[in-house]
Amino acid sequence: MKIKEIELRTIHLPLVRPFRTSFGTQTSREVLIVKVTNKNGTAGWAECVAMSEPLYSPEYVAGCIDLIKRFLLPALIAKPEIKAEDVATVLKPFLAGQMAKASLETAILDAQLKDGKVSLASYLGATKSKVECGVSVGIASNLEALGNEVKSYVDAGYRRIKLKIEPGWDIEAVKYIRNLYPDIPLQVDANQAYSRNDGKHLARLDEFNLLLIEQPLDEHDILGHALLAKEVKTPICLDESIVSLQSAEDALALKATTIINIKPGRVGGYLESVKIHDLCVKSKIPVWCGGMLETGIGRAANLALAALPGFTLPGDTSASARYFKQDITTPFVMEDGYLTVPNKPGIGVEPDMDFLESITRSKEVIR
Ligand code: OSB
Ligand code: MG
Repeated sequence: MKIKEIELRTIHLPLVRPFRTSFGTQTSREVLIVKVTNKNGTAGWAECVAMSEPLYSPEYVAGCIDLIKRFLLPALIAKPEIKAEDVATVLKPFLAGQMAKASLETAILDAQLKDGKVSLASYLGATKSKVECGVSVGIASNLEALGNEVKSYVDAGYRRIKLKIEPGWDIEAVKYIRNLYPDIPLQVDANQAYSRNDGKHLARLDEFNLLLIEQPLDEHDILGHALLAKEVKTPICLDESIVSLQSAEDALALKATTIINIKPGRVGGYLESVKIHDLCVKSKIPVWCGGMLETGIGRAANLALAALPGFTLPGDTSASARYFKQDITTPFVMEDGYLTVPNKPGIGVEPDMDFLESITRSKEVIR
């Protein structure tokens, strides 16, 4: 297709409750929304999952906007025609910006699939029409508050609970929830908060029958995760460390991870995500779809991915109401612990333009 114009818009959405992780507390979500219009007049939408600050990953919203305007967009526009399948190759010379790149590829893919009348789910190879939902639960101020929050999610039907942990909020929190819910699928996410010396401590989690420990160590410490995997019985699952197919291959070969969290933004897009999925299926490694507090735009596309057959564990694909009072699309509502995979052409959802305008903080159109 030929690109006619690109709109870069930042929006600001309050969260229904603060979300605390080992890297900080968020009370709202600033999101970069990308709209690509092609010469047919078809609009493709995507959300860039970078956060306001570079605390989870090196990317951040203002940096992504600069990268897109300064380097990524000029490289794409220099091509007389562009297919979504070629975006990653065209952008490969630029060494920064998996999340920024993913947002451009996805918006272009949305427009391309709409023109071809194909849903993202069927394009990616989805085999399910609904996906099981898990929920990520932030660090709470005390155990009782944690228990109340978890109860609200269990009562709502969530099929897997993930507790955020950090030194000082780990064994006791897990023990407390495991006592309340002896059988619920439970896992933890440390967001890199531990060090190589913490093996013995983390092994104390083994008695609680957790599905996995997500990203205990620094994102660059692949060897550390491999060493840790020998000290703890609970499976290690990498999140931040997996930034491409290559890094997934390496981490698996080094036995640093036995389960993988795939986040399309973190690995450069949905096409790279499918390659990682295929590798994991071939290697008999379970995968699940992570989340980045997405609005309905990003959530729709994540559901398409999570509908692939290798996604055998519930992901952080929660309902819109988990994070937002009002979503920018028709809300994703959970039924019996499942969300329905969109099946309209492209990502299958459109933003509510009035609401989108009302929460817009900046907007630039590049022709
Ligand atoms: O590590 O998975 C993570 C949110 C923001 C950044 C990183 C992470 C998370 C979550 C929540 O755990 C995922 C979600 O519910 O969207
Ligand atoms: Mg994580």
